[in-house]
Amino acid sequence: MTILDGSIRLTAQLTLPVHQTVPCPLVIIIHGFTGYKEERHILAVAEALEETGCATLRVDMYGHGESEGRFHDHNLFNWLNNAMAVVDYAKSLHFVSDIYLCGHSQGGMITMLAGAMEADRIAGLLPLSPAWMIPEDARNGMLLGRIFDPEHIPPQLTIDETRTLSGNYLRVAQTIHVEDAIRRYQGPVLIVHGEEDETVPVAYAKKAHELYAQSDLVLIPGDTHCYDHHLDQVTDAVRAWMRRQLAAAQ
Ligand code: FER
Repeated sequence: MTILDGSIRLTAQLTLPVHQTVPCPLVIIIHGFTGYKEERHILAVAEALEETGCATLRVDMYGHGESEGRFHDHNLFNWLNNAMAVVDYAKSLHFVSDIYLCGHSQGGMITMLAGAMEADRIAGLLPLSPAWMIPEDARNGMLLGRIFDPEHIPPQLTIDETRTLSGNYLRVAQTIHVEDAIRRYQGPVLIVHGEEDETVPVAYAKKAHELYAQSDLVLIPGDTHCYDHHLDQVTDAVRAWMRRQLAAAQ
């Protein structure tokens, strides 16, 4: 299925809950940097949510998966705009009651930022291992373990054998202040983070938990950024939290 964000076509997968009831809540799920909507942890989280009676909408973001745009040109602004277009689309679905936002890593940070922008339209947030240190790191001249001069941004960065990233990614990231977004969102939040994450320090999950008005924090001992060892604990946490939200909304 295609969702239009301006002239950019985003590819998304809508899945109805296991036991269909109408109306039902819908959870938008956003992958991370270089990720896509069929990653193992994205599919597992979607399935867990479908078991609780939610529909899910897994989206390929700008320059990722089957969506339009070049990876080189993606940044937190075009991803944020994508997220808002997807919320508009979810709003237009007549069978949907409440809308939740869930995202992994860079998608988790987008969940936090879009949650603030859409505070009146989003019933809850599920940032999973949110990479919300990216803006602070970008201001300090760090990205993906590489060092650059934050006042003289390079035209592009090499990410791997096949990918480069425009310096504009850093220019955008440097202007973003995630703490402000955290303060703007008063609804319920579930943060999940692996304690042995080497990509995003677990301290950021603890800090976000302190700053949110109303959050639950689930730490997964021994687990990594993409939950290589205990994905079942992630899905258990997501399922239990969503069941509590839906019971409280009754
Ligand atoms: C970074 C650290 C983490 C970064 C991106 C990430 C672009 C995101 C990882 C992910 O989404 O899985 O410095 O720079």
